[in-house]
Amino acid sequence: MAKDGSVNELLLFLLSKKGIYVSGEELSEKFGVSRTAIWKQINRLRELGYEIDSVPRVGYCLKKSPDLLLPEEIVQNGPFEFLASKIYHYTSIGSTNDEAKKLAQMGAPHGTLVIAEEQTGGRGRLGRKWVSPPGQGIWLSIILRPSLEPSEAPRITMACAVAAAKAIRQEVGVNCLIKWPNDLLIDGKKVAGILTEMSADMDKIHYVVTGIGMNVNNAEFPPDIEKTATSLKLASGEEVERLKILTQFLSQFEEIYRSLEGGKFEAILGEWRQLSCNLGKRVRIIGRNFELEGTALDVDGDGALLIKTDEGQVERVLSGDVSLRE
Ligand code: BTX
Repeated sequence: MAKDGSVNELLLFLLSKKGIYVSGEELSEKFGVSRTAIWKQINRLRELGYEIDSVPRVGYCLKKSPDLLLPEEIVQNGPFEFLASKIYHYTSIGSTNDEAKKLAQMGAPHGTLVIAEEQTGGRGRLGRKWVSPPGQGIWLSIILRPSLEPSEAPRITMACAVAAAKAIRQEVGVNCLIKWPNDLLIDGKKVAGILTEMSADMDKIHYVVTGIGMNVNNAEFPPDIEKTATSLKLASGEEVERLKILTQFLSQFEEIYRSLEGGKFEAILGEWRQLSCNLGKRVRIIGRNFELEGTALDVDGDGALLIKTDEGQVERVLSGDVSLRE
């Protein structure tokens, strides 16, 4: 809510006292501002959609939050270790990845989050469009400053995919699977996509921006993707609380990221394999300038998919689009 990525302390305090009346006097003493200043801030929160009751001589009581992924709501659902040190929240933005890259270049710390209620220029790989309508999904980018080699950056996409699949399974109870290299599927349809971008020298990563787009309460999609896309609501038949999924994802991601930095990539790879819908299956891969068909054997430490072709050769594929053949 604040422009510098920090949180609104008054809102944070009211959230911690949800359902309880707190006097204007107590608030003004706590925050060292006048009661009129508190009253003005309360009205600003009401404009955002917070239901705040006020009773003369008793005080203010936060009754209900709007369905917004505000920093204070996220922090309240923590604690987080390194994620959410700064959270930038936008009602509408072009692309959270673009904004995160700008912030990273200006020195934003490891773990900074950039969240938007709507993206007007959400991006997938190779300049493809990512449909991101207001209030229906999680459109999030995370700024990371990892101590990995540049060639190991795809591991972050893998860690993010594992964290998101686990969060979805845990919170919604649906069979969410990972499709190499960057998609999450439910019943064969895309529910989320990950876009990892990096700024690096030959041997050092300056920063990584991992963007994830997750369809949560979308009831419909544009005609070009309506057959291939789904949302958590469509898959489960129920409205899903975005904040719950988001904070579950963040805590899963923190844990997995700690393993990644702690040199335990093998454990992440193990989880990734279990959640993969590709391994052991016949696949066709379409890359920028090649096409390949065969059996998906495994993924290696650089995130490359290993394909056994019909000629019996094992090919290493670093990027491309996979379609399942059986
Ligand atoms: P991708 O290139 O693998 O997938 C993009 C393709 O997915 C599109 O061409 C379209 O066919 C399909 N698609 C578009 N929107 C949706 C959607 N909402 N649900 C299902 N399918 C869709 C995937 O790239 C990576 C997407 C990352 C999006 C996040 S959102 C936060 C961050 N900011 C940003 O601009 N991108 C990332």
